Amino acid sequence: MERYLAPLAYLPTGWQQNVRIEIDDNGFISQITPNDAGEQCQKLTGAILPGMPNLHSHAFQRAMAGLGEQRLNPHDSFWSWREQMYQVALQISPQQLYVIAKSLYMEMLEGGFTSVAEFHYLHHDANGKPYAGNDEMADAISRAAADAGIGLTLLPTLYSYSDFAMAPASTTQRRFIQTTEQYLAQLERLKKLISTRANQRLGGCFHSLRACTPEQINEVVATLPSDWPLHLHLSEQVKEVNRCLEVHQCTPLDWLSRSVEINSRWCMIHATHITDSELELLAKSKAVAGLCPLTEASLGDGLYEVDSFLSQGGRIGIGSDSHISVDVAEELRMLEYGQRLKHQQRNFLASEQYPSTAERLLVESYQGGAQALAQPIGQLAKGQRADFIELDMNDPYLASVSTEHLLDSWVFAHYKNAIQSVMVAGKWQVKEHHHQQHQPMQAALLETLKELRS
Ligand code: NGQ
Ligand code: ZN
Repeated sequence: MERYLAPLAYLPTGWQQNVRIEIDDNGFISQITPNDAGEQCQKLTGAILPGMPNLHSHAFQRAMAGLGEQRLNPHDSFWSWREQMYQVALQISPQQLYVIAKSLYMEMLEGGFTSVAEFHYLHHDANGKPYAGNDEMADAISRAAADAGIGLTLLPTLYSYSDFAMAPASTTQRRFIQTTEQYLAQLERLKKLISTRANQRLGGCFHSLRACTPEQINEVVATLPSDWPLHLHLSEQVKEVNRCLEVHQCTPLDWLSRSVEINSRWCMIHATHITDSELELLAKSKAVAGLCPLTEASLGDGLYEVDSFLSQGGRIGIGSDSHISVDVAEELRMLEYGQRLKHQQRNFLASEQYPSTAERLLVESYQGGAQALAQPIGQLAKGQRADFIELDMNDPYLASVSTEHLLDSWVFAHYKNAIQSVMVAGKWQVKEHHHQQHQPMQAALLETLKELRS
């Protein structure tokens, strides 16, 4: 058992002083007590808050960050970016994926994310042939998360078609493609693998309504345990919504909800272009809307009606998706700034309960993220996994403000080095702003990036 005393900690009741945190041998919080004298405790120096769940990741895309920013034609779009992304997807080996994912997950920890939902559809080898029964790519992801020390909800993803109306997959999609039966068999194999890894679990996942039908989704959901989360890319691009309207005479969520129950197990990624009635349905269902503010900005997706969604009781969380950048504060800042630019207002997503914009966004994304990952995370409370970040209170910008401005100062004003250390399941992974393996990992990362970029 480990005991710590934090001068300041953000609990479900808000900031508290002199908080004693007791952590059991499994890495869970067994006791948490404010205003404690701290006897027999290791003394922390910073302000402690929960680590953020990252609800949407395609780890391999980190390898192309910064390389999709040159104009290829006057109409560069999500779809032309996707062609570039497919080239990386076609090339990357299990060993390269391990290195890219491990160093990405280390960056996530440094940026304040302590667990990640990996939306994984890169199943087969470069020729589109399954790895002889042993899921080398999924195994690379799982090992990368274990070795980086981040919590993982692995989401093996069903991908069967290239578009609505069961359009056949293109050859550039050959590493993704499975039938429902192949997918279910893969889940069975992965259950064995993941059960051996601490702080990891599985969820069900469907790439999009372009890539699988509601009938397939129904069949899979019927066979999964009822506590598994379910993820799907919903309505990211106007073009896909229009195609759905053309083929099915209704919008994606309407189409899905005719045959599948939408409930709190669901996390709808990029619900960007849903209608008002779909938004109402989603809010009522208690599903999470998975927002990826920096990627959605980077890809030119559009802005979600997040204020109206929240005011109807909707749940949100954040993901770094394509990993154009890997930082909790940057994601939340982008989320708020998108709304400010759109509505020409300030502190747009703050609320009566939370006048601090950063606090509102953090609290919502902790809750939604924990729900979407289906893990005991997102709060500093008894029974939760001991996943937390420590803000550097030696930093003048943080040390000089009262606690009511602390979260806003981190998220909006302080860009570098605010996070001093990070713990996952009771183990320190980041100290003095860097992951413990930062140095030794740099050489492997450089070599892998050179291979992939040559
Ligand atoms: C993906 N990424 O699967 O990686 C997608 C792009 C698609 C984002 N949606 C591909 N950001 O949706 O077909
Ligand atoms: Zn995605």
